[in-house]
Amino acid sequence: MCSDVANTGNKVNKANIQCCLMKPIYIPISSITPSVSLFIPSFLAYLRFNVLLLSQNHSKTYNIKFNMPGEVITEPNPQALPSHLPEYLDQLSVKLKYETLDEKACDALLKFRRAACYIAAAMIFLQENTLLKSELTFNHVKPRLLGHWGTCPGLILVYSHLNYLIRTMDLDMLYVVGPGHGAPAILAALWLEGSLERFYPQYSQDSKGLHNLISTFSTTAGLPSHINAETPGAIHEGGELGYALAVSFGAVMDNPDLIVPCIVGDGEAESGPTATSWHAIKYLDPKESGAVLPILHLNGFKISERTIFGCMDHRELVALFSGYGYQVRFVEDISDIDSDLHFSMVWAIKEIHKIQKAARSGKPIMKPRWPMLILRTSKGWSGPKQLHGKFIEGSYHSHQVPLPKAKTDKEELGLLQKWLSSYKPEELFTSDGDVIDEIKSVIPTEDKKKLGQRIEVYNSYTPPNLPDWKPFCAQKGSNESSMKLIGTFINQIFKDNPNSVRLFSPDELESNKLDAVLEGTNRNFQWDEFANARGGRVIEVLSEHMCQGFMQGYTLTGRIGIFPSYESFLGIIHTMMVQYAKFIKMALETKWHSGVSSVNYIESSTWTRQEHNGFSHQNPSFIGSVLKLKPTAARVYLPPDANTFLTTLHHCVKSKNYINLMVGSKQPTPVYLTPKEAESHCRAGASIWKFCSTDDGVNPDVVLVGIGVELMFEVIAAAALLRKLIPELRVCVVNVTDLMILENEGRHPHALSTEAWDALFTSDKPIHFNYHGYPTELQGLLFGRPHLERVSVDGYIEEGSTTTPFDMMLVNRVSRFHVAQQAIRAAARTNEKIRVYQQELNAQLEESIVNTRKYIVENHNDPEGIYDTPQFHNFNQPTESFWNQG
Ligand SMILES: Cc1ncc(C[n+]2csc(CCOP(=O)(O)OP(=O)(O)O)c2C)c(N)n1
Repeated sequence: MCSDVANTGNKVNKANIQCCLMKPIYIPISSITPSVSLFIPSFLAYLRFNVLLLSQNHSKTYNIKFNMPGEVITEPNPQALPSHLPEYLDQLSVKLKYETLDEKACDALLKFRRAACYIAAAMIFLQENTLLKSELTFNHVKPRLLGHWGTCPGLILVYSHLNYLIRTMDLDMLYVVGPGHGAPAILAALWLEGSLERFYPQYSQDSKGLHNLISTFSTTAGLPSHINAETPGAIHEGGELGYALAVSFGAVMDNPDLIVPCIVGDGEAESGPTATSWHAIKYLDPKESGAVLPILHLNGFKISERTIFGCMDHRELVALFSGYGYQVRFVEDISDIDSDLHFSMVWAIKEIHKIQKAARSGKPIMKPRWPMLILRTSKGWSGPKQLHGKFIEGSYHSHQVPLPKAKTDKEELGLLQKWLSSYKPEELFTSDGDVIDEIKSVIPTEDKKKLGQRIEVYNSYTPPNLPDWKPFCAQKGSNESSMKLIGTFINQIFKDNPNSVRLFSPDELESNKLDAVLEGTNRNFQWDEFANARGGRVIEVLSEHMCQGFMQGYTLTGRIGIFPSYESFLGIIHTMMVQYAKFIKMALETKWHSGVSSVNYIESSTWTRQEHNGFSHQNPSFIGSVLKLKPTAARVYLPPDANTFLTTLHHCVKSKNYINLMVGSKQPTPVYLTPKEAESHCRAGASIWKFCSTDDGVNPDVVLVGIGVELMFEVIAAAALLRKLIPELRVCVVNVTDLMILENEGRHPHALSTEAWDALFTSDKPIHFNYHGYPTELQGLLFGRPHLERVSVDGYIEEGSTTTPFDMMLVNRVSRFHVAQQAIRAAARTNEKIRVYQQELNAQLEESIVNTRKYIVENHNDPEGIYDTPQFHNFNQPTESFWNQG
């Protein structure tokens, strides 16, 4: 039976797997002639196809009710039906000469797996009798059975072999696990190698530590059900599937000696982020960076259905991944999986070294074919085979808890007893609960080489060498694009940090006017002959998911990433960003993670300035996504001009552990502040802009607040307009550059105290906010501040099209005319003189709105001069004299 499996390379069945987990049987592949071995898979597939048809024709036999469609599993590990692809595609998959791994190593690896599988399964079920010293009773079983078994045996198989490989080949590796729900597998392996004990003394390598691990897993007192930042060696929040591959590539960038084997679930592989990430090899220069070894874990099932990849035959798989640029090696000889996996991994490492050697000796290979493995295992391998007439192993029924009623059902408890004792734990642990030496013989000897103790993961942050930003500033009074200015600054950052800062952009660098970043570096696109083998700090790939994944992997291994994007499309990676923020939160709650650089988003091409684009490109919602994060992480800045943007970027790039979002303009806009003023303004987060306020902002009728470049411009323009229309109206103009200062006192580290709030906004005067984002978002921030009845908020209200910049202000009711109307309405409540003129002025402003709109519609352009900087006699003087003090 095993020989069929070994030689068809096409079939895994439960009987084989059971016999192989306990005792490997070696069948030399050379004993089968090539023509026979080619014939067998197609014959088997043909047979299977007919069996399936048969089963459908005789649905009663299998108790299948076709009026209620569901997933039909008539046998464990159902095979993919044969495709119509030509036979010659078989030649694309990598064939290796059959070699057998020495028996001693096989035995040790097998024992590692038995121990890890035992611990993983016990973690899901047991609260007492964790080493199975006596017959199980209901009392030994946890009250809430939480965890995922199905993926664990495959993850453990790979873990055991990576250990062995690191030990025998002296490699530097990180193991990134896509199916993060397989935490029991990884935690079990980490306990076996002593890495858990290193970071958590309560999980010591003895009976007590093991009992603690098993009994508290997936409870409030223990480690959680998914891989996260509390898992030593993890750089990937594994709960939300899809990101592992891109994160792995980010981790190896500028880490030339690092190899990251990344296991991707075949369900996970259906996700958009994974689908795009196979291309990541095209952004990896093997001279400056390490390598990722993707391992597609083909167990055929996701939660409750077969996977797409599980239904693709070898030819479909090999054609797909060869097209991506990989050399594909199937690992599926379940009768001798240790030899198959080991020698396949050795082959992959050699291929990686070949590619790297060529690049590093000045003879880079154009379009190198990086290796990848497709590993076929049985989902829930070595667990219960059947329950209540349903297949468990080799089907989706093993995905979570294979025996869900083990606490109350005698049959299930009996099966649990049988399952756990099948690993023979008494042979695997010493009398004091440590693991036997044979298992230790396949674990790396040096702690720093162990997968759970890699320094990159928990203590590798090096602060950047940042240039002074002030020399890059623009002249106060000039017009300058924030993006152009910071482009030159980032270019200098690259020069000063040649191996530790990268920029990831979804094909918008030029469009966002950040092209100055390319003055001293390249786009790192290896498939383009004019970019190949030149390294480069910039990755431009039209996949926000890849950009985000790269940035995460790069940042979590100690380096610094910058991610500029169109404002409207950052929402694509909203949940990735949230998962990342969760990861950072948990990392900082451990005692051993020393923190990492912040991730830095720059939004430009905002809704206020859509020159070529229209309604689809008008979406400031990512601001709200960041605002909702834990205050410890959330930082949102809307610098009002180029100089303030520069100092903000400088601040963000050197900060740690935040999600920084900076929103700014790519178009030239007025520079209001000198470098010194900009620094002071940004340090405060908000300030009164005296040059456009009445009497420097003293004793106002109304406080007008601008947040965002164009929205602030309209506030300043409104102040100028009001000064002409009705000089009696006393205006105090405030700019907020740090959105978090508005949060209620005590809710955010940047939140203003009530005293500071009153000093800025007064304690009783009306306040009108002209805000770049959605008004409700700002209202949410303000909620709880005293006397909100005096506050009004305008912002983006989902109005727009392909139209002029000023029309965008008009249709969203945030133009200078609208601001002036709000100011008059508010001031009229307390200032009698204003009340007297209110109706007249309001009508006049309304007319301006109508006439301007009419002009725009008729002329297809904004009125001449509408973006001229409003002139105030004290534009320079008063602010300078204050800021220059001290
Ligand atoms: C983005 C995302 N969508 C859905 C889920 C819910 N989910 C958890 S596990 C799982 C199936 C995963 O299947 P696969 O990747 O093949 O892993 P394995 O079979 O090895 O458990 C799904 C859909 C998720 N965690 N993340």
